[in-house]
Amino acid sequence: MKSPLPLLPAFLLVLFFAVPCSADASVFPHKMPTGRPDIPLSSAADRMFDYLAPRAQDNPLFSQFKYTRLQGFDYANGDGTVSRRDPSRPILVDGSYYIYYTKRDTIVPPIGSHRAAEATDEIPSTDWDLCEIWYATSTDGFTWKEQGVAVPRPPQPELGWRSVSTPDVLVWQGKYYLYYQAFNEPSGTKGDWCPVTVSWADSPTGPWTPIGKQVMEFGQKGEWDQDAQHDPQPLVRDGKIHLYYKAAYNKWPDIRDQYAVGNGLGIADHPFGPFAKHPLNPVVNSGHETIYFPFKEGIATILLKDGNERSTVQYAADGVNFEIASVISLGPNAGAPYSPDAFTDTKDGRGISWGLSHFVGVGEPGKRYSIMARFDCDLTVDGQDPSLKNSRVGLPPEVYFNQGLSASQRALIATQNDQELSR
Ligand code: AAL
Repeated sequence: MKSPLPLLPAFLLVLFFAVPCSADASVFPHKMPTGRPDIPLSSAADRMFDYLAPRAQDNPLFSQFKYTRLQGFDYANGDGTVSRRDPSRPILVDGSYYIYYTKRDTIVPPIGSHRAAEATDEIPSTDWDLCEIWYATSTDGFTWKEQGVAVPRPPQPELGWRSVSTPDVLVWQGKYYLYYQAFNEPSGTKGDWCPVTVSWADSPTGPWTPIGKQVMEFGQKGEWDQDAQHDPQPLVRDGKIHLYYKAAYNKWPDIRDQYAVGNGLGIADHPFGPFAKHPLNPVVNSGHETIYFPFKEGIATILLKDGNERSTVQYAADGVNFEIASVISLGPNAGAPYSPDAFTDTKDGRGISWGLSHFVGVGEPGKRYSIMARFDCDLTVDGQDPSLKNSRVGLPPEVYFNQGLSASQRALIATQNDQELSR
């Protein structure tokens, strides 16, 4: 019989590869933990486990956003006289989606908020001056049929005689309510100053009856929302109407460019208000237009454009104390998500997968206007489209080079470079 001894080194070799040295349990593991590991963690590693999932790809509140041009809207060959913007969330009634939006159809393009004093009954200051609220319907969310005006400008001096804009819709106890900004002066006269009011109807096609008054008081002078309340967006929660809104603040008569933006929450028992402002307002510290939807037991929001926390999705189980849930790219400006459970008082919100948004500043200088678009995403509880969970967005170089330096920036850089070379 052969001695087994020559086999021993081979046996040890197999053992060496089959049983790797066990990992140090105090070192962060190679396999992503499902929960926070009980080891010392850096702040960033610790924060990973504050999210709904540590990987963005698994996070139900992370998504890419895809955009599609809408069919069915005419923009006067882009001459700047027709603009559509700030859509409402689509609602589905009897097999059709309905949207409401700001429409401007003026003899000339806007002259700009800085020239508000020159605005006339026919010449708009801003893109949302001299506007009406129009509506359109669709059966697929891509091709829309413009149906006509929903809320016209009332006669002077009624609230909103100068412009009505930026609507959103509520369905409550079988009736329909449109909340919107009501201007009694050209936007830009003192600022973008306006209150929120509401019109109601028995049907999504109207006719709409304005209540003719402000639904939520401005803040006292010196309070953040003292002059304007914008972008009202209603949801139903805890048997009441929750109205999220935006105010830009820190804008003083002498310092107009130091503004900050927050969103507040007002709560009412009846759609006509009065909406009582939440004592913790503002409830978010960033963002611009309001984009809110029920998610699980709470409320999620997409914050874009302004503030340290722009380009994030945030979540609050109580609808008030929002925390960052994900960081996103190319979010939908003025996004208005299709959110079938927005008015069902759910504590099991399913999230959103599409909606409308807008692009401003379209067209030639001096002829700028806005267009509405469709966005698609996967911010659903169930995860409908894994392809939208890729965290990388590949943009062509042109997109970056379009963010080119201005002539004055080039001049400043040249001066700084001269100084650097002569040191
Ligand atoms: C929008 C909104 C409000 C502002 C203006 C028109 O995107 O924030 O509606 O007043 O811009």
